[in-house]
Amino acid sequence: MIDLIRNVLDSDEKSELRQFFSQLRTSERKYLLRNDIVSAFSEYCTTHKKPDYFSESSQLGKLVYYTQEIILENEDLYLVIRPKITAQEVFRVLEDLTVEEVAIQELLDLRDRIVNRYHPAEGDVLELDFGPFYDYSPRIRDSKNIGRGVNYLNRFLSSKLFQDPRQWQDSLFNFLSIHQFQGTKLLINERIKSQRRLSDQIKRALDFVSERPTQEPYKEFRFKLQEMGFEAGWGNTASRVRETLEMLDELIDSPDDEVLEKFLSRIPMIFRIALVSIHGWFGQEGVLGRPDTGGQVVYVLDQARSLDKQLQEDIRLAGLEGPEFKPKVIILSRLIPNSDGTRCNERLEKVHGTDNAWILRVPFREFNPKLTDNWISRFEIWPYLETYAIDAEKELRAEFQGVPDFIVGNYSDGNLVAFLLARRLGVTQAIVAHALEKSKYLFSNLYWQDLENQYHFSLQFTADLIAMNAANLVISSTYQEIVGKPDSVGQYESYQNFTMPDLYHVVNGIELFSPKFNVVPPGVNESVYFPYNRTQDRVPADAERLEELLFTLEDSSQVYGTLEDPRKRPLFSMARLDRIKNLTGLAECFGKSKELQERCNLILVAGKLRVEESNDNEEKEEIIKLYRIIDEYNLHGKFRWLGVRLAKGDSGEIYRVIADNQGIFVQPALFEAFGLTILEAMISGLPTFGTKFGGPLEIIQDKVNGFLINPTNHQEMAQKILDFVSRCDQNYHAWEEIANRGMDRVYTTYTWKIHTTRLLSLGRIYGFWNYTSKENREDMMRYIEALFYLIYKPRAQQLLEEHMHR
Ligand code: UDP
Ligand code: LCN
Repeated sequence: MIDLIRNVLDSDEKSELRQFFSQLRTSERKYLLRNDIVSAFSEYCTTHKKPDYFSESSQLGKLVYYTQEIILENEDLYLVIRPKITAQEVFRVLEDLTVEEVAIQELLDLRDRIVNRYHPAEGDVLELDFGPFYDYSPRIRDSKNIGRGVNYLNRFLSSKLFQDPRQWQDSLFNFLSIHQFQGTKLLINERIKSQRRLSDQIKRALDFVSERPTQEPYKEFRFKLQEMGFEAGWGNTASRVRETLEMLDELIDSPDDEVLEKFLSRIPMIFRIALVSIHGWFGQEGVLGRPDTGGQVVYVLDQARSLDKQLQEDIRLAGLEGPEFKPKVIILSRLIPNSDGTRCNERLEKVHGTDNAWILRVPFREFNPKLTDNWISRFEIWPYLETYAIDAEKELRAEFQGVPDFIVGNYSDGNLVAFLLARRLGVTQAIVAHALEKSKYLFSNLYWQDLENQYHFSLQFTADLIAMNAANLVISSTYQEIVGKPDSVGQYESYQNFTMPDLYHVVNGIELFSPKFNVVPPGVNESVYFPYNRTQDRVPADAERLEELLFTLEDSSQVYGTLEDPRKRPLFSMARLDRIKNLTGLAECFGKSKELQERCNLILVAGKLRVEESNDNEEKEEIIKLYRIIDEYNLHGKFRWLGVRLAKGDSGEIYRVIADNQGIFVQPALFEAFGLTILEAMISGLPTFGTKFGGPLEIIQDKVNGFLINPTNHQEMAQKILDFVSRCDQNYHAWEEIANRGMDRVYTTYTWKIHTTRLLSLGRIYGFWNYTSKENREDMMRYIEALFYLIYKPRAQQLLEEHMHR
């Protein structure tokens, strides 16, 4: 039994434990999640007049803090305890306080029983276990190093390989021999036929380049190097060629994992990248704020721009000159024939501000044109993905005139397609989750059957399991996306074990200690979002126009509400009207605080104003709710709702105009995987209040460069904003100070340059290990294929049949 329980049982708090558990037994709720447990315990502490310290520092308080779930069955209580990050232990506590340990399988059965989906007489349910496939692969030891996989992987595999110098040198030689681009040989040519010869020739080449002026361009001495057996790719100047060759020389004689990492990061292995992002409206104008269309589109477009630049820079530094070495980035998305005024019906669109980055849109096959000609919700997209991948492969081959060197998937659907493509093409594959729905929708797996009509989670969660296990590397925006926080489970962690009653039990869905996980946060587009006080880069006419739109314009087609006093400090937020974004929660918090209403106006940029304009169920519900809140709290005169879709430039300027007015940005999401608007607001110089649930917790350092809020506690949230507003009213510098620190935070930590440099380096290092490593992932890939063909595909087929009748 773990200490957390033993300590309570061995102390004089045993009777309190008994009392607390009896209180739970009498409650209606049979399944308590974290929030329910916290409120039940606080109710207990109030009823029993416990002193303040008790709820936190008593033994019982500690046990409660680490308890993720409590399930009641008859008189038994089951505790799911997470004593530390990544660990989980389950106990059954009987009425007499006897404690028994419970295996995962038993817990999953119990959960099935709770929803009346346990039928042992009919046989067992399929059990999925990825654990054995990770048994022979390296595992990070300490949970604090999770998310820094590449360093670990490199060290681990290097040390194995370095133990056998002969094998190591052969591997290196073979790896260097394969590089070519569109038929042009790179790095070494056929004059170097063996590893031994390579070693000798490096010494000769080093003698030769050391004699040359450091800045002499590579093209001036390329033929000499070629004669020695070296082709282009080592560097663009004599000094860079020398550095790279020195690294290789050192690697051959006294291998070292750090040098290997540096060396690989220079090797021209990646020229063509496919970024797969399928659902929603993928475009550069007029799409943000539409259903399913938010941060992911922004992320992928900015990433493509930055990759386009970085690849060119890397290729230049490698000394590969000439039009034949042009890198190419393709964003693979969905072509939507009925494109509603967007460019989503165009096959090919150049990404603005790039040399060679494109959006390539491939349509779904025309199964039922009533559906396939239109936008399809991300929850319904599953039946079209396999055939899409087949069609996309052809189109990618044509556009790249070859195959990509690196594929990055986005979100569950894009990650599944990335898996299918990478499998067919034999290419290194990375995935980015953006947001895993399993954590966003409570009990989404337990009640999947009830939710299936609307959400089809059986397909999505199966796709997630497939993609996250098949990927060579997982790019995560935050650490907590992988393993959560001490008191909450991470998004990937939630796939470790769960039940899909009547479909399958997952006993080990993902290895969190695998070095495939790497935290590489996104950046923000610095030409669109920049500090409000960089006046020289702003366009005064745009600022005036947006000022009017925000505060005074009367145009019922795009704005709801007029401000009695437009000079009051604006509280500003911008998001889609998804339930989880909780703009309605912010409105309600504002509604409940008279003082906040006296000091501030609330201004929201939130997609649409009218239910009739939406075909997204959640959006419709949120629109209705927002009107209700405005009336209920009589927010007229203090509230404005802009139902607009801003052009890119305007979306940057709008934050700055709010900052000109000494405003505040509030991001009240119930859960936010990362939160690009937080970066945008901070870099613009807006003091930012962000939800503490999810990524913002890692971006904002509370009270240092912004503020963290609990959006479910309206009173506390209003108070926190009011405290800051009061400080600013008394002293202008209080506002300015947080604004400045927010800008610094983004510039030092969240830039696309940092992101893509890292991403490309990861792509190369994992590519190398993919090629070199003796480790064989084929057994796992076969298991994954079985999942795809035996579970995913029939269900997708079933959904397709339903779609055919719509
Ligand atoms: N956005 C926008 N107009 C809107 C709503 C959102 O331009 O009406 C942009 C916003 O500036 C940000 C992105 O959409 O760049 C939203 O990203 P975030 O990561 O904050 O949330 P997501 O929508 O991905 O959940
Ligand atoms: C999806 C989300 O929900 C956001 O939290 C992220 O910022 C966005 O994707 C980009 O990764």
